[in-house]
Amino acid sequence: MPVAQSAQLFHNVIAGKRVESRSGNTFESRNPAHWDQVLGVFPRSGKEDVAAAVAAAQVAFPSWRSLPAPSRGEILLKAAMLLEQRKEELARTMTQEMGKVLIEARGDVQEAIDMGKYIAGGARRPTGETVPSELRNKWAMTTRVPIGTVGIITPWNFPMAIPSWKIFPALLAGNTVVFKPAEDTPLCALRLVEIFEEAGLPAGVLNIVFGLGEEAGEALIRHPGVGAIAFTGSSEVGAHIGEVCGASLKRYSVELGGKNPIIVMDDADLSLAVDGALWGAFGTSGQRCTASSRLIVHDKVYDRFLGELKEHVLGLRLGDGLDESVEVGPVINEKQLERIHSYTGIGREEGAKLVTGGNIAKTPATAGGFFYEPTVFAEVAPTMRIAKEEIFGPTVVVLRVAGFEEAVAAANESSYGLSASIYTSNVNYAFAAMEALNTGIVYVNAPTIGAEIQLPFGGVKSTGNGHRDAGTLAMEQFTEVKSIYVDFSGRLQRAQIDTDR
Ligand code: UN1
Repeated sequence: MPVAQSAQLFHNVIAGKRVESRSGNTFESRNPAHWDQVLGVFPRSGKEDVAAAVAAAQVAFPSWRSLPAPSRGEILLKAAMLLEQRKEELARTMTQEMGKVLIEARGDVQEAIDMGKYIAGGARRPTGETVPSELRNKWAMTTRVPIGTVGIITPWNFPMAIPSWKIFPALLAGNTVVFKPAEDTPLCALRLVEIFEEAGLPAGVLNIVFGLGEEAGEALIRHPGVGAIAFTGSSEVGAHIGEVCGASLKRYSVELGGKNPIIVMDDADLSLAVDGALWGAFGTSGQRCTASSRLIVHDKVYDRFLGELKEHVLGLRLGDGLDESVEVGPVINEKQLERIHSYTGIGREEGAKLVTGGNIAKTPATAGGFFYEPTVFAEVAPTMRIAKEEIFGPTVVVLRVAGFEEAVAAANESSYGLSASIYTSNVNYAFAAMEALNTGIVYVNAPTIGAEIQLPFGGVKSTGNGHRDAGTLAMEQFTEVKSIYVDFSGRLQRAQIDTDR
């Protein structure tokens, strides 16, 4: 597509300077609700640009790490406060660039604010433990040290929250960062970086390179000067990152897909469960790794639940998320729209019953954008592809089960393990589910989305590699533990050997 005349040209930020890509190549950011609207033109960076950013980050590292953590925290707190001041403006940019409806965009910025304050507030918290030594006149303790330069690669679906989960703790720990945001949401990422600059972050501590995953992202994960990679995105890319980092023994943390179930028991508050399913499945047009994409419903309430769900889905308003009466915005781009639609074909072929939706939306409110009708498949078997594969769009599948055991078994029958939920009024079922659901996050009487930053976020099985973002574990992926022994006895003391204590 031709570049619109008015589109602003943006740059990478390397060592505090605005720089073009070495190749001079660019790409555009467009509004998924109005594809003819170009939000900006960004450098399409390659290996050399990434190398320049890593070099800048390495130069900035010694003085940043030697700054006391409380001083680093002051800058991060200022960044959080600036995010708070600009919340509305940032949310509007996000809705235009990513498509999520305004209340959700505000929530995304709020999550970044929360994370910033939480991490900044931790600047004076313990970084280790002191334990007894087995010998006299000897201390044993740990501290956490930064890794060095870390590469942060983030998705488009939470353009400010997810980068914040990673950037704030990486910086508090004393690391310097090369940030490669998703190619669909570069403007939101740049706005975030500008806020850190304004908050007083020294040049080179946070560098941003725009570009495609297979070019800039690939160069970043392969760069020997990068000590760790933190990534959120697809399982396919996560596995690739694991292979590349594994081969060079680089640390990496990956937060990947989900196929998150809501179990609806026969004793559930049904309208609460329907509300939860609607919000969990169609919020952010289903484009959350936490989206409630499987509804596992007890046979006794199945028909009533499905009837109520369908009625509500038909009432959902699609359109531009800047219109505050709109409930479901566009999906991110044409490729995703086609992928989502292809799953409707797969579901039909597999013999699932299409209850509602199943089409690319074609109304005046959706013209010129990438909108998909909220789609419900019923009578879905756990073995079907639509029950197993992450669609990442407004498509939900409904499974019928005979009781609690079968529901939990169906819920756990997934290669993913991010988030799961149960709606029930029976405390025994609630606690049994909390124990039995094999996911990193469990909800009771709430949908599978909506994690708060003060608890760790992440999943089991192919959702990740055991790391967690946020919460009390936020610093772990960005630090190394150092164990320190101090012997002030003035003589040789031999651990495990000198027993004359
Ligand atoms: C994601 O979809 O990748 O729990 C993150 C939630 C949000 C974060 C989602 N707080 O739904």
